[in-house]
Amino acid sequence: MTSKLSGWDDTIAAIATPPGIGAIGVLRLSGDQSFDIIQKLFPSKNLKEQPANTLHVGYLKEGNNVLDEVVLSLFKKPASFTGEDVIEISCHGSPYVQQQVLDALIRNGARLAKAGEFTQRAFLNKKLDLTQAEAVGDLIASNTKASQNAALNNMRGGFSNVLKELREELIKFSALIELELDFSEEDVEFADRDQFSSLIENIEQTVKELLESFKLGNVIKNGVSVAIVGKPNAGKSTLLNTLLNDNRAIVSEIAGTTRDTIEEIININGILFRLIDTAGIREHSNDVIENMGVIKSKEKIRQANIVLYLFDINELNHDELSSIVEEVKEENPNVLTVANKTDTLLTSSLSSTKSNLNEIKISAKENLGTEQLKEALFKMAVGSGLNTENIVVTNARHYAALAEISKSLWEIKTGLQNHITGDLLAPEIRRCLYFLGEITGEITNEDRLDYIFSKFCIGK
Ligand SMILES: Nc1nc2c(ncn2[C@@H]2O[C@H](COP(=O)(O)OP(=O)(O)OP(=O)(O)O)[C@@H](O)[C@H]2O)c(=O)[nH]1
Ligand SMILES: [Mg+2]
Repeated sequence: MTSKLSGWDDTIAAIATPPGIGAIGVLRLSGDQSFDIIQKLFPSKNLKEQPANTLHVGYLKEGNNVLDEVVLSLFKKPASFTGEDVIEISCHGSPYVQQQVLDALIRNGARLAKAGEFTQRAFLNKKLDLTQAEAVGDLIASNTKASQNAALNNMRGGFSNVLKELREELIKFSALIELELDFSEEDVEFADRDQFSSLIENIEQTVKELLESFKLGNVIKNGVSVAIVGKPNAGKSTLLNTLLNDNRAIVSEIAGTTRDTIEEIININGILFRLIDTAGIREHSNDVIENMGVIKSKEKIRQANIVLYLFDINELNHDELSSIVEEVKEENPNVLTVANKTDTLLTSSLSSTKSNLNEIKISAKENLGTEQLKEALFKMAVGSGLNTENIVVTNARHYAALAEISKSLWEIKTGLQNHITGDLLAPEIRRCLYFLGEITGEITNEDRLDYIFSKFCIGK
């Protein structure tokens, strides 16, 4: 395959393992010159004569200068990650040694790879489509079981297969409609309008589900922020510590203990929740620093995905509570109300403290009710269950393109209902096909590709 992409013909090299000292460090070399370049540095064997997918131990030398004892893994095109000749060099994990090896590769004809360039070449050689290539990046960045699963599913092509199927069916109809345009004088209809309508409805349904899955995708990829807010002394910092199982925040009986916000991450059923402990909100304090903390708390209420409003059950005054919760909801509708310090109440009075806010009752200090609280947080963020076997859209670029597809589908559908002619349908169908193809990379341009891959790390 030839490509207009600059530097496509050259051989690229990079350190593939993260910076710092490790047991081993891996460098990658990919391109037509890979074997020639490595041969200059590895005199003990004729590497071109070796079979693909084999390992070779020996010294890397530049002239008389011994660089390291290494293991080479040989991959021959097209059966490699990039689709080119690839050599992976496992050397000792000193950053200095790795840099020496990299410099030697470059002196002998390789070029330093740009960020994501190995994966970009894999895409250009059709080893992966664009969503799969992006999933490689997501997998590297994954930090929970859920984000790992979602990335693996996309890498295996689940999402792109669905889109490709839709696109192919649409192309069939598009071809018939374009054909009608050639016969426009004769007023013929090759494309059955009823069949076309039901196809559009099917596609619309799938696209709708994919768009809806993005809410979950976002949660999986970026986690959920939870601002813990409430009056001073409600027990917010105690709750943070209990959920973390750590004495992270200072707790005291003095109202106004927490001044600055404290953020920590917990994992609930595979989703990361970023808990934000805030300064207790009271209307009037003479303490300037405390007031600054309060302003920050209000800001956190607006920014958070979920607001956990915590109150002391002993201070339960239904009217006041309802009005505070209403106020918080004006800033952020996702509020979970939680009553704390249930350990201080007798069981009999606990069951009688009913409000219409469906609050969860806990004791942060005694760690009671916190499992229910975690479940409620999870449910609020994810819904009833987390099924990462389904296709989940986690990528904002895909979401934006799906939204455009959805618009076009709506135009086509209403067009069909109004019996508009093929020449008016055709441009909208083309637009829809364009965005479908853009997601998987069947339609793309060089700048956009460079942008997508530049977000990868070097060596990937
Ligand atoms: N009995 C009982 N006391 C609690 C509970 N949770 C917190 N407390 C006590 O309530 C007091 C205040 O707790 P903090 O966690 O500092 O309260 P806060 O909401 O962070 O307060 P500020 O940072 O001042 O806004 C401390 O003395 C805690 O030990 C609880 O579940 N039961
Ligand atoms: Mg506090």
